[in-house]
Amino acid sequence: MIGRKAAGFLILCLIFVALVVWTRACVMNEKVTKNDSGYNYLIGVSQPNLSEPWRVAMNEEIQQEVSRHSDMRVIFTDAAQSSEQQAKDVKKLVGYGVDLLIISLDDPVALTQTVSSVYENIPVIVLGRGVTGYDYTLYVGTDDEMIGRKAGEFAMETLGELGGKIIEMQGLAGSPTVEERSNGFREAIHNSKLSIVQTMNADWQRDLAEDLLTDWLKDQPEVDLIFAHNEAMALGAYRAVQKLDRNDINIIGIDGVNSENGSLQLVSENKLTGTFTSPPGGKEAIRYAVDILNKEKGIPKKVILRSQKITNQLEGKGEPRVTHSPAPTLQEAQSPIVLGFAQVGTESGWRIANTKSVINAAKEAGVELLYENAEQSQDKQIELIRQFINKKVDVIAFSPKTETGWEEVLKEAKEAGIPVILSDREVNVSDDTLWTAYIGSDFREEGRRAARWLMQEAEEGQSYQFVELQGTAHSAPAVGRMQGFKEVIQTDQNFTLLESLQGDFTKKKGKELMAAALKRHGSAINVVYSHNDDMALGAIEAIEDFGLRPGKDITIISVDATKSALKALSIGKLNFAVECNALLGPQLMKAVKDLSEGKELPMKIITAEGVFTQESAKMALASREY
Ligand code: GYE
Repeated sequence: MIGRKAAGFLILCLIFVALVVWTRACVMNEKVTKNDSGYNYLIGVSQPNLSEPWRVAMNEEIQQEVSRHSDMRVIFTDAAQSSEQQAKDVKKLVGYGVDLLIISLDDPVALTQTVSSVYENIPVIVLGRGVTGYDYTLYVGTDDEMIGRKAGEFAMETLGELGGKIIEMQGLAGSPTVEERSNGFREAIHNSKLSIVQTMNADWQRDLAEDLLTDWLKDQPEVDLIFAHNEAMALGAYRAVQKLDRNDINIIGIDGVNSENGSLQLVSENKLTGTFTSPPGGKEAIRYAVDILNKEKGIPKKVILRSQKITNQLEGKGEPRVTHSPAPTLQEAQSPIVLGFAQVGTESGWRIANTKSVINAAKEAGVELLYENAEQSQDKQIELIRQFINKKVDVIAFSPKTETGWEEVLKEAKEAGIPVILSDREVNVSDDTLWTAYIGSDFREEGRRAARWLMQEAEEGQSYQFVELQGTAHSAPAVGRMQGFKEVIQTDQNFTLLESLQGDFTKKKGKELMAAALKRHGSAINVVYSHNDDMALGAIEAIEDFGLRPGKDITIISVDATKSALKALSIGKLNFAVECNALLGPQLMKAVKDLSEGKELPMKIITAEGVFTQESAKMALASREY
């Protein structure tokens, strides 16, 4: 006779086996259901809440774009403003077997880890408000620092010479979006007569904003303007000033959603002084999701959408005034499409690879390329652009030698209705609709990555004196790499800058400058931070001529990560290289083709890039394309 215990154990085993069989059947059934229902891709969308009009618009865009793909389905979740619930929602979506996760989040501190772990198994698109770090496939959103800066400039314009007192109503503390919008705003009003007298966090929520302001404004007679980081809080601010009969206070918001209680309506009803659109990005997220699921090459790391200023200076027909007309798109493309490309020069190995990539990609895409080289002359580049305008090309692309000096010629291109794509370097102009899109890197992040590596490798208590070799003066990569590096390295007292020298991205200049610096400082130099490989390779030769060992006596960090840098890494003469992707040709041609098909381009397409140590360089060297 089987004892009672054994019988109990047997029953437990039978239950367990039944459970396993049932679960497999469900999963199989689910998979079977998926395939049988005639669709291949299931997209999961996780929202922190749907109380903001901006988020409702985001989901509507996603649903609309998904409905254009018969083989795609989408599941939405709403965490009702609970980060804990949102983490559970994400796990549930993964459990359903979604092929790709789209997540928009308010609380990166609570959710970055969740996103990172999902990203290990399936593609993740972060939408709108970001996570910290880069553990995701693609970010689609806005340039929040730029929006903050524009809002600060608008606040100065609104309050005029007398200036005034400002309340800043921020979203959820700790969010990169909040930090960037606030930094941009404060940078813009710095040294002006505007002062922020109170900063509040209303966690992106309308009612909390209303309550906080109602409470604080009661005893504060002198407030001239409220800057709210989103339209829900701007509406809350409006309700508070309305309640307290303080309609003299200007309110600037962000989001610009065209819906019930969205900021477009609030502006046209003169409840907001102005707003900055923050396009939800749902359409773009699904378009890139399709490319990611189809394993297309050249998926960017970030897609930045254009923000427009909308003010209550109403047009004749009473509509809110959009300050700048849109950037040109391509109306009637010729066949084949004609692209005029004004390359900046041949100064570096990176540039040679970039030129080859553009020429080859144009051939492959069937685009007629009018390629010209400006040999490092801005005047020549301007002349080339004018020639392209006179030839009535369909699209113009160029790599601007420096950030400034382009207003006039870009106005001429816009007046001629010719879209301009900035390739690998950005410009600094008053009206960013003078150019249609930017395709390239995040140079500040490249500089941060160089500094972060240095600091993590630094020996305890050791002091470091470094020389910086800058790229072309006032060029976007030199400006960005300097700012990003400085932003991080200045947090560590053990690092002291000896000299920052302008090397113009060439090997010859890098060698000359390093030789001169060694004459002045000798072995006091123990780190070199070079803005590109060519200058780093020149510095290596100068260090050897001086009798020191590059990579050992002096630690050398470079940006670009071309093949010659990986060779130097693999033999220990270079210590670290931050990648800057030169192969922009395919993305440039995709943008040109999208324009020819009437598609709107994102404002910025930021390429995916990595870093190389001496070890990883040895593995990558054989297959390195450039
Ligand atoms: O780093 C350098 C080239 O504009 C990003 O220009 C590019 C830079 C690159 O000369 O090698």
